Amino acid sequence: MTPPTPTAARFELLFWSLTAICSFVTLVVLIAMVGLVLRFHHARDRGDAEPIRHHNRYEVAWTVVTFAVFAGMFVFGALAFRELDADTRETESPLEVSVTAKRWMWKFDHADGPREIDALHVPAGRPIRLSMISEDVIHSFFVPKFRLKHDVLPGRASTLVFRVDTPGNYQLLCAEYCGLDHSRMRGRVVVMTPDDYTAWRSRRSSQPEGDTP
Ligand SMILES: [Cu+2]
Repeated sequence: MTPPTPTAARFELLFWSLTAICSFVTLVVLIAMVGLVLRFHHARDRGDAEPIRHHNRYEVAWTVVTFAVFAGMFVFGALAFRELDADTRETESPLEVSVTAKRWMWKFDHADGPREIDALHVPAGRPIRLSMISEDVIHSFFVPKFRLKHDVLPGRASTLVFRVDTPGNYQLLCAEYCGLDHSRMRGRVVVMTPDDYTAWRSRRSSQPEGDTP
């Protein structure tokens, strides 16, 4: 399945690249280890291997290669992180939603629009800016499919900007242990086509407190 947000796509690429690099290195080390054990096994009676005390070419090679791999991973991660940060500064007419977390529910307040509980309806393809605050303890706004997680603090607003390109129903969880019903502090983010969203909004403003799907 293609990732529903640009952030998720970047995260996925980074995650799988790191996994591939680590798997490759693990494989090389394991194969070398097994190969050397077999080759220099005592029972084969080939005598001891000549100990290598110093070898400039080997030392330069493993230093340069290791450094290049780690520097590459760092640059890759730093670029992805910078883009993530750029997302939160994106200002191209974002849709503003105030989020209030409290034990154990999510309240959403659309600017000049409807309010909802444990469900957030948003249009696809448009940046959404959440201003989040908690009424009691620390919670965390977590939508696994978006690869997005952000702490929601009491007494200090935090901002999260994201854009979802694929309409659908996405699970929302609280990712910071917040008490007895933490595991039930769940909701959903409903991403609709812009037309459906407009229709939903006008339907909601005619019956403000009802819960429409
Ligand atoms: Cu919570």
